[in-house]
Amino acid sequence: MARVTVFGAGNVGATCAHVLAQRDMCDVTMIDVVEGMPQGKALDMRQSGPLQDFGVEVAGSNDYAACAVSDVIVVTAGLARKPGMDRMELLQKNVGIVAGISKAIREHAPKSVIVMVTNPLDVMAFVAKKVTGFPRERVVGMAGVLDSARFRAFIAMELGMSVVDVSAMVLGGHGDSMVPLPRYATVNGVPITELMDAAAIARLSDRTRKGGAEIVNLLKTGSAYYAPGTSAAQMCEAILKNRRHLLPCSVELNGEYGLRDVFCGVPVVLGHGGMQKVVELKLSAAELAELGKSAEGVRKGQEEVRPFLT
Ligand code: NAI
Ligand code: 2OP
Repeated sequence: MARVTVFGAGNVGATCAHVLAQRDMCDVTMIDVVEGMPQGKALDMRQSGPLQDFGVEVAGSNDYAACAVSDVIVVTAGLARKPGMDRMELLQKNVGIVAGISKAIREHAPKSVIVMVTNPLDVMAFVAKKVTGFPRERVVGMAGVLDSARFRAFIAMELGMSVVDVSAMVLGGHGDSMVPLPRYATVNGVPITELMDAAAIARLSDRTRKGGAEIVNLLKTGSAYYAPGTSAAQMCEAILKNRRHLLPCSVELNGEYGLRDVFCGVPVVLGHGGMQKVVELKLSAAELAELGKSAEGVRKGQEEVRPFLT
């Protein structure tokens, strides 16, 4: 049985672990610094197995070494956004946590694929890649799957149509400069440009860019977790089952889209081994400029954390 380890058994980590368990496709280990908490949540999830028809093993630990023998490692450990707090403000706090976890992954699970979730997500993926020394294929960041799901939900809500039929893609870094691509959004193959006017599309794109903050402002004590946890689980499933889904993920670019040595959300084929291929869409000059601007924000964050990594 494959195994996924989730670092951080808080809101996002526990949701991800529970979704994975419910899909009955891998054993799951949650690791957290809070004594007893990952163990308690693991026991609770196992007790939902008889009711939800799953029998995989779910375990909790406070020992980083428990990530050994994992195929995929999801990193959600760290601080979450509070109202009025920018993702970049989390940077200083979360870099030490993610670097420590990355060292443990390098030591105990050197063949795993890392799915980075901790914010600021693109910069933390850079930290994990630098510290582990893993090839770029094995360090992928989760944000585009979530941002695209938000865009899909908003489109379905606006049109009063099934969200299952809506397909959409959001690229760029996970921040206010992310790049929704409405011309690639469809409802059962019908472009949304045929179904709503430009003003509505602009409104939904803007709501998507601010989708995380909208929930932070409502919750007041933390940030979103149902859709983020499920998005990370979706990526684990694509990797474990070699589903080769075309998904927007944050990966280190190597000249694609005219960008190099920077993590940025782009469409990739996700399957065994992690990122199998970066797919280069023919973006318009304006879309390319937006993507470049978004990536430059991430590059700035990468330069800020670089001194902490030597
Ligand atoms: P949370 O506060 O509920 O959970 C974080 C957990 O990390 C806590 O249980 C805490 O004890 C644990 N932790 C802290 N330091 C640790 C360490 N050194 N080792 C192991 N565990 C440690 O926060 P939540 O809501 O689960 O968010 C987690 C992270 O995910 C945040 O940075 C948040 O901003 C980010 N996030 C990213 C999203 C994305 O799209 N990439 C979406 C939603 C959240
Ligand atoms: C989100 O987008 C806060 O990054 C987190 O919900």
